[in-house]
Amino acid sequence: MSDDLAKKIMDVVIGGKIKEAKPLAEQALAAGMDPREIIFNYLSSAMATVGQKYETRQYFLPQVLMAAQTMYQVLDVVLPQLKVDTNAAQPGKVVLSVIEGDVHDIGKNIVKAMLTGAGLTIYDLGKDVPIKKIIEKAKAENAQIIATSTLMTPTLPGMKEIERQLAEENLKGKVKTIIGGGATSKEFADQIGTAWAPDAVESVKTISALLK
Ligand code: B12
Repeated sequence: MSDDLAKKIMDVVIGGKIKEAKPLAEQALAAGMDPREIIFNYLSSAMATVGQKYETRQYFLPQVLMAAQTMYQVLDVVLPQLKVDTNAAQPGKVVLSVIEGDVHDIGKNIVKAMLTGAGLTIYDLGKDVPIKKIIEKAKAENAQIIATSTLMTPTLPGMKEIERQLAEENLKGKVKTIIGGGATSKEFADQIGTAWAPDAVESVKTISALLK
């Protein structure tokens, strides 16, 4: 039963069957499926399949966009049910954005949901955000953390630029940084001197550690 629903959720997302998304998500929750499992197993692997189809030219941008919108419909139902360990995080302020030049914001929005659920104050600047705006917001709000996301290789240098601008303003270390998203890696993070987390669950743990 649960395997069947899992397969259905993946099929609906991969096929961009947007009208079926919400009723199916509600059915999955009613059947006792764990929201975490839906997001991190089924939605993630559905989007990975969509990515493969895009890479092999079976899909083009309209299909990818439909799949993404379908995934958002599932998230609308599932995210409010996500139970986060509120003891995990310290109180803190986080400026969260997708780097300039990149519009992929699904992952960032999942991270936002997890961090908000963990009791942190999130200033979400959205997607395609200029570096200067990110630094200015962190200064204006006295935020302890700048968290940025990118899924594209060409926009990775923006993350390095954040480190450079923080150093220039003598803020490196005072404002801590964390990066994530498909184009990032632990190696890249080490190289530019920032923290990294592979997914939204780990982002809560890593940010809590940075706040200590
Ligand atoms: C959906 C999608 C789109 C949608 C985006 C919709 C949206 N609102 O986000 C649309 C159709 C708009 C799109 C457009 C494009 N896309 Co696109 N897209 C994807 C796709 C299929 C899925 C991405 C996704 O949402 N994954 C699901 C989420 C949940 O995963 P995630 O973002 O990785 O997030 C998780 C973790 O990484 C982490 N995380 C994320 N952010 C953060 C931040 C922090 C601080 C932390 C700690 C953790 C963290 O937590 C999240 C949850 O656990 C990927 C392929 C793939 N398999 O990734 C390609 C992909 C990202 N796209 C790609 C490309 C090239 C493009 C376009 C340039 C195409 C074009 N020619 O126009 C444009 C981009 C335009 C632009 N300037 O940005 C490439 C990027 C290649 C590269 N390495 O540079 C990919 C990898 C496809 C490919 N293989 O070629 N795309």
